[in-house]
Amino acid sequence: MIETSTQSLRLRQHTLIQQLANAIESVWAQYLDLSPYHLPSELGYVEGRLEGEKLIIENKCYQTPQFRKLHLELAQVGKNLDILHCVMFPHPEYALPMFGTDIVAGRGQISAAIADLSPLNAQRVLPENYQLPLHQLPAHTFSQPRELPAWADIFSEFCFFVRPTNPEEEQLFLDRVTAMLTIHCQQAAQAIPVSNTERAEIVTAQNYYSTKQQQNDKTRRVLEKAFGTEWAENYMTTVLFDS
Ligand code: BLA
Repeated sequence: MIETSTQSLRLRQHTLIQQLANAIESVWAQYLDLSPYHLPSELGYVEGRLEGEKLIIENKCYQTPQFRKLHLELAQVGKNLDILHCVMFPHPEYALPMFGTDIVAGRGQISAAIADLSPLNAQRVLPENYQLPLHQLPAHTFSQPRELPAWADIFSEFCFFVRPTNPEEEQLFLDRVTAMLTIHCQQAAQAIPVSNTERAEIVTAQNYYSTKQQQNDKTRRVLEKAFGTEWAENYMTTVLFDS
């Protein structure tokens, strides 16, 4: 099930990235009916090196009856920067939020760890069946919360963006993201299709989400440095955050 190349990159990454990647795959397998999703073949495994260090990207993609694309990406820049990126794009026939998480670790230290279930409607509120279980998650405190950038108006009140500073905080992050993902997959498995009007609203909200994420210059810069401007633009708009 797990290709050798992915496994080997994973084993060279920060332990929190390995643990979250494993947790995501196991929750997906437990609750969802996964089928393959075919990325353009040249984008499954990519290596780039323009100026400076080598960037390796490994992608895993699936689809399910409720999700048009489940994307888990592991990336490594040189020896020192490890990245996990995961987004679940629902089919617009279902009123489901967008699950997204990102971990950036440099030289053994995590600088950014974020996760959210982002609403896909004009009011930007999560459905009731999400609000209840999310409010019941244990309260969390991280010693170094981080401030969201200006483009990040897509995230919900449940978004958390932190710099975990010790193994306890890393475990807290892992447990909380796994709990959010489990709630999401459980709700998604029971979802029923919406009306055409609502579907149109969901398409608009999903496009808005992707447009905002494409404004993350920190992600763009890493990709541009290794692959060039045009490649980065194409990758950000077709693989990372397509509409
Ligand atoms: C931040 N993302 C970052 C940073 C880097 C990347 C280098 C800066 C780390 C820091 O500020 O400490 C790089 N992230 C990548 C790359 C990929 C990636 C190269 O995923 C893919 C190849 N980003 C997401 C998702 C979310 C997200 C799904 O991909 C949220 C759900 C958020 N990443 C996010 C945010 C920041 C970030 C909010 C901080 C941006 C800022 O402070 O300006």
